[in-house]
Amino acid sequence: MSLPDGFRFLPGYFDRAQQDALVQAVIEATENAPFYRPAMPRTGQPMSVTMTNFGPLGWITDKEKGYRYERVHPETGATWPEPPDLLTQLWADVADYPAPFEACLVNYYDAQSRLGLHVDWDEAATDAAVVSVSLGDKARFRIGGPTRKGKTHSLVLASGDVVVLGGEARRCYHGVDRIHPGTSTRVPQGGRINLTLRRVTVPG
Ligand code: MD6
Ligand code: FE
Repeated sequence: MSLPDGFRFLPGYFDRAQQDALVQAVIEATENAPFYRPAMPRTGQPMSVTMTNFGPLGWITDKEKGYRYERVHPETGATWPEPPDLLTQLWADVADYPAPFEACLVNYYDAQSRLGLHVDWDEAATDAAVVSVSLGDKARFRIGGPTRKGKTHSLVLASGDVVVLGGEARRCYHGVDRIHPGTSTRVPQGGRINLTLRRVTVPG
């Protein structure tokens, strides 16, 4: 299978010092916006990743109301922390979009975590790409086509790598099969952090 149009893989986009700065920004952010374990809509099944956000909006989910964007953390009620400048610069560099991102979802993966095949489609601004940053342990990332069936393509994402899902790829199923524990020391406690930058509302 060939990769979908609009898929960009930018290995080693962030150098080591930048990766460390991003990890530090996440650790500092979690003092006020701690990682929490979201629940799937309807079933209430807990996800194996834990999450927090940066930015004016944050992606959250729970049993009752499902997937959505909210201005405040579901457990603390506080607004989400400001994103680090490195992410603002990344968006300006790769998103090719006339407005800033509004949400940066922060996912934390431990040795058991995975993320099932999904399409990010809770944003009104689906014309904007979703930009992702990997930090810490390597992960097996899988991307397929616009339906759940059909061939998929796997690649290993390492710390500092950036993936852009724009164009056709924006509506393609993707997920994380597993991480490879102990393959990086960039996250002090081990594991993997993934940041996804999204424009949520239509600008104007
Ligand atoms: C992850 N990434 O790498 C999960 N979504 O942990 C995503 O779900 C993702 O990498 C949209 C765009 C890029 C991504
Ligand atoms: Fe996604």
